[in-house]
Amino acid sequence: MKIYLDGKFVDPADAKISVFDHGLLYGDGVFEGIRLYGGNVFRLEEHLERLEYSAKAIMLDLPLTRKEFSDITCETCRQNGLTDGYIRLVVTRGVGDLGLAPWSCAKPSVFVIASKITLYPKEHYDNGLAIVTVPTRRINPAALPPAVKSLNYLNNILAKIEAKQSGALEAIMLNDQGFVAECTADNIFIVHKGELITPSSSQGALKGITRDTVFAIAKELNIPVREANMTRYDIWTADECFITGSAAEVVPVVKLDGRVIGSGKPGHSTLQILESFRRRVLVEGTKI
Ligand code: PXG
Repeated sequence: MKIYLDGKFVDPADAKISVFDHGLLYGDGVFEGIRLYGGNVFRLEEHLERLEYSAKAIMLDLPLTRKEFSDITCETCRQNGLTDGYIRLVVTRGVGDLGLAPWSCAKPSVFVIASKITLYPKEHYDNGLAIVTVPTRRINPAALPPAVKSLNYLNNILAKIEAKQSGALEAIMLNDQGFVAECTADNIFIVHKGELITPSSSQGALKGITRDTVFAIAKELNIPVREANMTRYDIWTADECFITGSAAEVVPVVKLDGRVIGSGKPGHSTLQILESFRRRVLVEGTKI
């Protein structure tokens, strides 16, 4: 395995970041989780654009151009002989003094890991997932915009722990107004009376690339889509539910907080979207 780290490809044992890197000390940095399917990087430009926006929001000057990020991403996949997998592209604030001040960090560090990821066992893609709402709220946009894909995931990690303590693999996080924001690393959709509904990004959801892909698929399938405020009640009483993410892909959800959703099996529209997603990822993307 070869890791890209600041201009070089190194063995995992040599892929080291300083204990003085503010990415580690303060979670100060940004990242993307990207998928590789059949030798094509899925929606690479969209991921790199989001990385640029995340960096801009935290006033981190990216040390590479869009083209350079694209090249190192593809090259890391090639170096590892991968045609299918998961790519983690990370930019840290870099090495600095102790103390928050990011201006003490001379130069951001960039690394790329190309590997594999499995978030949920296969049976859940076939039979659906049971999830719970957790007490930890999604961070208020006035504190840290949830649209920033930063290295600080403690908010989501606490929710993940709470899900596990309730015996579930995934959690719904509400925003500070009590509306559904998203899951710990996935966006959420419901199908109700033939309409596809998802919380808007202003409700605390990341502008997911998979979410955006589902919008495109729904258009193709003539399923109307609406971004709206969503409550737990809307999910309990929905006909169908599913979650989306680069790592998770599209996962049917059949239970929330002990209430069975719809028929209790992955719904018709969900399966249509899932099938279309699986076809699309094989033909779309940037060839490595
Ligand atoms: N919300 C949050 C908070 C996320 O972190 C999504 C939604 C879905 O967005 P995308 O663009 O992926 O459709 C994410 C994405 C991991 C991992 O290592 C996490 C994500 C993506 C890839 C890998 O757990 N989160």
